[in-house]
Amino acid sequence: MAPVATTQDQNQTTYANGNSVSAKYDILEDYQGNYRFAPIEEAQVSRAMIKRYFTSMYERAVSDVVIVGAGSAGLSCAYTLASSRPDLKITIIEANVAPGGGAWLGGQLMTPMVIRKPADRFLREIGVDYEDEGNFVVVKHAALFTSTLLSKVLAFPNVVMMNATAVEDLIVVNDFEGKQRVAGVVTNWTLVALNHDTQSCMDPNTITAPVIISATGHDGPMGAFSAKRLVSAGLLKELGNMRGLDMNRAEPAIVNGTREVTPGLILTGMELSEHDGSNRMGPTFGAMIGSGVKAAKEAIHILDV
Ligand code: AHZ
Repeated sequence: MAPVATTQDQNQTTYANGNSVSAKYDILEDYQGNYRFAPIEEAQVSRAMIKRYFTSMYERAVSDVVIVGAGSAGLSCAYTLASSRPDLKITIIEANVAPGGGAWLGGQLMTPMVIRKPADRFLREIGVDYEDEGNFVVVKHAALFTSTLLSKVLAFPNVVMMNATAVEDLIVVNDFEGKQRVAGVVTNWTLVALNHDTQSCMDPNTITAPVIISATGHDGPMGAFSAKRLVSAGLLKELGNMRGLDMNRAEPAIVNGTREVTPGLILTGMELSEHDGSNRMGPTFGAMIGSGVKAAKEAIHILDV
């Protein structure tokens, strides 16, 4: 219950449990210099979270674009999409508690992040400083890139991110011509998705959207999720499987190959290498930015047609 001031004394705040606090304690510090919090009830905290979270879930059950995975590719895509189209309801589903994927570090647990030109343009756009090495630039800490990008993405009013939530299937429907198209995602809280083998059926939830952008990274416990599901759902004959490291071939292949691989589904970032059988680039992140930007433009094109 919200705090209610008594009618007898406007300097006194009285709560449902009968406790009351004098208004003089509602200041930041008392006369002895001790920090004083404004009083709160436990139920207020619960309701403040529940109301907003479930209102978001209710509203985003139908989205314009769902981005699966908030690594460097997914976040670059979200930024480009949200900044160019404030009218779109963009919903990001991230399986991990911490969004950012592999972009908290540069490579082999080292902090500097290498980005090949011309992707340095994106750094200037989001306001991340770097050292220029000629053909490439270096951000002093990968976390500076990821935290800046993440904070900008989350500040857009049209973006909702649900982390600790996994996409565990795709919605696949027949369109009016009888062709199969991806029309949404099937979600579950990640802790539930990881426990399907230990519990009886724990059914999921759905989000429908005309465009799904999958950015789940290369193969791993959850990575390359949509590419793998396309195969098991009969929409793709087989995976190309990511090839060995070749920076010079890998980066252009990922950016230029970013596309709608099946109606309604765009692949971006390293997930595409598993679909197409292209090389990995190792610890250079320009292609993740370029691919994310291209995926955003593809999505806008699909929505506008
Ligand atoms: O948690 C995953 C990560 O944050 C998330 N994800 C994976 N499966 C998911 C699912 N539902 C929801 N089923 C899921 N979220 O997707 C994110 C992928 O981020 P990433 O950093 O792994 O991929 P990326 O393509 O954005 O960046 C790849 C970076 C790499 S890997 C690489 C190499 O190995 O050579 N080189 C680079 C630059």
